[in-house]
Amino acid sequence: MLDDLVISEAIVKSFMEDFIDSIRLDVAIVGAGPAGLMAGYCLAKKGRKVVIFERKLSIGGGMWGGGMMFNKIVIQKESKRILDELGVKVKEYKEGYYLANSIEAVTGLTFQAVKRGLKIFNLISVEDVMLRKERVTGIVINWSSVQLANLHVDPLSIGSRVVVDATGHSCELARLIEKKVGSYLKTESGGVMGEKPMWAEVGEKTIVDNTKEIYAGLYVAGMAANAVFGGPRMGPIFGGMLLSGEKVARMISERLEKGDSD
Ligand code: 48H
Repeated sequence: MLDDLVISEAIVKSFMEDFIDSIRLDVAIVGAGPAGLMAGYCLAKKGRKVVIFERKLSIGGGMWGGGMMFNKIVIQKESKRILDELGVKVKEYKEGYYLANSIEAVTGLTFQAVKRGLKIFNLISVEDVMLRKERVTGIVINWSSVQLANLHVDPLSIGSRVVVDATGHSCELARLIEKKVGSYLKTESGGVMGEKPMWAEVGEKTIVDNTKEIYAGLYVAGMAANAVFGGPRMGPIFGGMLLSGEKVARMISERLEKGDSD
């Protein structure tokens, strides 16, 4: 016999346990696209308390839909080892160009990350950051449905030793700092430089170079990195996103290992 009420109780209790356990974090990642997921995977492997907050119902960001809804992605040689490690099937198309199924890539990455301890909360939007002494110390969250319905409901706060802006083209946290604090980002102009037109060759290189701390306690990864530093877009090639996620995780791990969160 199945009791409907036990089902409800099981879901709510278990969710609340996860949620309460996520109020104080090592790393809060905003956005479950390829860069955020890869960062989460690498940090979870290192044993860090890491959570991704994703606005949408689905995970995968722009990788889920492949190129113009053809659900395939291209990656380059440097990042093939990552999909190999995740157990995602990769096929050589021409020398230097590798193909994967976008759904297999997203689910493979997510499954491996969650198995290693990454938590993902979907349907939650990050609407602000917490600042203490000119340093990001956490994020401010609300249900995406509250935002969508334009309801006036106050949010909740999550504390984190560091925060990653992996929000893609919109680089929302960087823009928030610029809007609320001023032009104090670690860019040439001090503000968000803005994404440049399509150029895969350059975009894929700069995305990794641009993966860094942009304000005390706030890192940028993935497409947001090129949007912040003025790098080009690159279309449906995703190696750079995975490498960017890997790089941000490495930088953060080194910092946290030193016990340095300032
Ligand atoms: C919670 C949020 C918020 C918020 C946004 O867009 P993404 O896939 O980002 P990346 O950087 O991992 O990958 C970029 C890639 O998908 C891409 O767009 C490419 C390669 N474009 C090239 C081109 O030429 O167009 O994922 C970002 C995720 C999304 O799922 C958003 O819903 C989520 O972040 N998000 N989640 N709170 N405030 N803002």
